[in-house]
Amino acid sequence: MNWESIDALAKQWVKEAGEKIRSSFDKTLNIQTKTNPNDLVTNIDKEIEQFFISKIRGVYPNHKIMGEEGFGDEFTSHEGIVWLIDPIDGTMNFIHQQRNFAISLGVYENGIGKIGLVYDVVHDELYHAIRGRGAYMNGMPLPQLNETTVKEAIIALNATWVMENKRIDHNLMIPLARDARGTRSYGTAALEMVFVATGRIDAYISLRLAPWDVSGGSVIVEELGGVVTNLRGRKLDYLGQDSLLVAKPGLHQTILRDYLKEGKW
Ligand code: 2AM
Ligand code: CA
Ligand code: CA
Ligand code: CA
Repeated sequence: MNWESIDALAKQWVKEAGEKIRSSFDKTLNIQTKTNPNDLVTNIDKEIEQFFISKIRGVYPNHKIMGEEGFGDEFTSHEGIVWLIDPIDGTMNFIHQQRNFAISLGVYENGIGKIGLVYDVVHDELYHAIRGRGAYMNGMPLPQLNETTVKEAIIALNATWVMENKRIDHNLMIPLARDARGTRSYGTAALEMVFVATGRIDAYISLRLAPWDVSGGSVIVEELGGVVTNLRGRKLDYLGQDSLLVAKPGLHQTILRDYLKEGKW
């Protein structure tokens, strides 16, 4: 498989999509709700997903496509080459703030991430990696990640996970939030993952994400020595929803072992 040529096309399409999103800022958005009143989607999310799908189908009719807004294929396995697309990651931010959102794209072969692209549209920052060939921001190589301690770490997580919730014993999360140097919440999983890749933050935790949220960021952060698992320390399968812990190498192990009580729930 010629990953370089797929990567070159993907980059071109992501930039084009970014331009479309930027030029939507002065138009009226059509906003709809999905599973609940805070689960939002706009006409732009849908248009951008359809843009990618028509580009991919035009060049790679045999590749499969998994997209958040449902214009792609149905999935029971990750056999073959699969594109995972989140046309706008951080839709709520896109609507309310016109910043803090990204396009996320992953290309996987038999479940293994080969290409990851995350485009911070507003800052024109394109993060990208091809497995085994380094990770880059706007073409500049990113350095490997150093180890750090919880005490010196900035950890991104949503406040709801530290409150009583259905997905995790919040008593595990409170000491982590307390011991960390600081916590942050950006509301865009794809950008939070690349913030780990660039060292702007040290770890990111979520209790519920979908494959398209994490597929691009995983390739980028793993390429730099970062570790990506769910909160039980297991590999993600990129088929259904899962929790996520992405962190610098030593920090990942410390959080799993000392805070999340790996293996005990
Ligand atoms: P989205 O904007 O593409 O929907 C917000 O904290 C992060 O979680 C964003 O990356 C957001 O992606 C994602 N997210 C929002 N609602 C979600 C849901 N119902 N299931 C999984 N991920 C979700
Ligand atoms: Ca969404
Ligand atoms: Ca998303
Ligand atoms: Ca989205």
